[in-house]
Amino acid sequence: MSTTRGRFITFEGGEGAGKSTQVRKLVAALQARGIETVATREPGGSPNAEALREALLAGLVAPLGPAAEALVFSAARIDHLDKLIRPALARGAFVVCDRFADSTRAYQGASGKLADSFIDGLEAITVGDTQPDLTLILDLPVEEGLARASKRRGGGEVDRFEAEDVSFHRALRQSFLAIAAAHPERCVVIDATQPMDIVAAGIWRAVEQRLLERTQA
Ligand code: T5A
Repeated sequence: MSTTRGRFITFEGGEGAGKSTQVRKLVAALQARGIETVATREPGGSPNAEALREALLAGLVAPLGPAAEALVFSAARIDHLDKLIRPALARGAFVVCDRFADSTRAYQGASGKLADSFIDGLEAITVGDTQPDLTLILDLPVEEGLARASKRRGGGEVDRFEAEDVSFHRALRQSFLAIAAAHPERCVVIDATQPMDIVAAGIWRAVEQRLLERTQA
């Protein structure tokens, strides 16, 4: 067992921003450097949390309102943290997670109009001190993200959140940018309109500067 805690990296942003694509690229780049790296996602990442993901994305919790949705996302997060994230960090691995607690703050908090105090309390209970070391916020205009998500989906049905109207997604984008402005020590905003490899290069620069160089120092 390593005595050094690993590093926790999260990706955030609106629909179709390219998070899953960039998680794969970053994990490959870290592994190529010989760093044990675990790729995961939210909602999900552990068997119990994946079961809750199905219910959430099918819209089964939506009729109960944003507060109940935030609680179910948090329940999934508790299991994910306990079963996968904390054990991986404890053995010194890097964890790269596609969405985390900032998504609850943006989707249920800001867009769902929940009070900051509610989200703060929930985050304190669920996340505690397992805060990300680095959060990469992929930013792009709402219309472009929704078009990408729709193209990737092919003819498939929209999920619970993709189905929300454009004003919801605009509020979401502003909320992620506000999170980045409030936490510059942890967050880096990446222009996600650029070609995939340019986006990946910007992400790698942030990881090198903020995590690898400091880890080696
Ligand atoms: N949610 C989640 C909450 O409401 N509260 C919470 O607390 C949490 C954790 C999860 C949903 O749950 C909500 C948010 C979400 O609505 P999901 O299926 O995981 O659902 O949805 P997303 O995370 O939004 O994932 P998407 O798959 O929609 O988007 P990604 O992962 O950002 O994008 P990606 O990589 O799949 O790319 C989309 C398409 O664009 C292309 C890709 O090839 C792909 O076809 N692409 C690019 N095209 C051009 N240029 C680039 N730079 C590109 N990068 C990718």
